[in-house]
Amino acid sequence: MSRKFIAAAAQLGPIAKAEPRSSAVDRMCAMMRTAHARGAALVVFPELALTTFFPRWFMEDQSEVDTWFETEMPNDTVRPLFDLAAELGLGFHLGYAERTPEGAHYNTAILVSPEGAILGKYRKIHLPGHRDNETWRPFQHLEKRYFQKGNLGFPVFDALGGKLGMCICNDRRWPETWRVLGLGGAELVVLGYNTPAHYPPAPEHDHLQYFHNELSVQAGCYQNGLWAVAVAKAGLEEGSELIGGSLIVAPTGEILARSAGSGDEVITAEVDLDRCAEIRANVFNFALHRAPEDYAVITAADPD
Ligand code: CDT
Repeated sequence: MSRKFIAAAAQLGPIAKAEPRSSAVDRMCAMMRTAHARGAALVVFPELALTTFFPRWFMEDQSEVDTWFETEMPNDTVRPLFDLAAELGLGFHLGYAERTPEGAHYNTAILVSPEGAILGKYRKIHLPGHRDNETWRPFQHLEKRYFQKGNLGFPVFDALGGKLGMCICNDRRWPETWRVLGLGGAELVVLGYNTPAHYPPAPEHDHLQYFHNELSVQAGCYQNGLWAVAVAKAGLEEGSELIGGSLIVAPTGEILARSAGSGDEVITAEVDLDRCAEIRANVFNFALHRAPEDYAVITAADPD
C-alpha cells in the first residue's frame, strides 16, 4: 500500500497584538482551502498560531497572562478550523497556549484527524528565554515564565498510514528531540516556530538564524531517517522581526519546499513515508549501528 501523500506547511505572517483569534482562524481556514486545492492530506500551522507571540511582553498580572491561553480545544473560536478540516477531509497540526483545568500552562501542539478528532498532543519541553523582566532587551522572551515544561515526553502517533511525532520551535535545535522521536518510530515530525531574527544575548549570530533553522531540521531528518514539516510564524510582528523559511525536508536531509516570503504562505511537497527506509535500513540502521552503552552521559542529569 502506498504511503504517499501531499503535506502542506501553512506559514502565518505576523499577528498583531490586537488581532482577535477569529481573524487568525479565518487566515488559517483560507490557507487550509489552498492546501486542499493542491491535494494536501495534512496541513501544519505554526507554534502559538492563534495570537501574537505574547512572551515578548512582561506581564505581572496572572489574569492578564491567562487571556492568551485556551482552556478548551476546540473552543467556539477555533471550531471553524476543525469543521473545515472535517469538511475537506484534511488532518492538521496546530500550536496554541494551553491552560489546563488544574491551572497548568503549556506551550502545546495537537494533531487533528481528517474527521476532526484530536489524535495526539505534545507540550513543549525545551522552553527558551528567561523568567524575569530583562529591561535591557528590545523585547522579552518569557517562555520560562509563562509556561511549564511539557509533561508528555515526545509521543508518536499513528496517522496517515504511518507514525507522526511533534516538537515545537526551540525543540528542533536539540538532537535529543529528534533521536527520541526517531527511536519512537516517527516517520514524520511536524513543528511550528516563532523565531526572532534578533537574538539579544548573542546578536553576532543574527545573520545565521535562517541557516540554523535549516541546519537543525535537515540534521534531525537525516540523522533519524524521517520527514519534517517545519512552519514559521513570520514577519514584522509588533516591532519584532520573526524569520520565515518554512521547510519540508526529506529523510535524506534534502529540502523539498521552502517558503519565499514572510507572510501567509502555503508550500507543499509529496511525502513518501516509505523513503525513511533509505536511511533507516542503511547508514542510520539503529538496531545495527547504535552504541547506547556509550551514550549514558546523554541522559545523566549532571554529566560531571
Ligand atoms: N519560540 C521559540 O522557541 N523561539 C526560540 C527563540 C530563540 S531563544 C530566545 C527558537 O529556538 O527559535
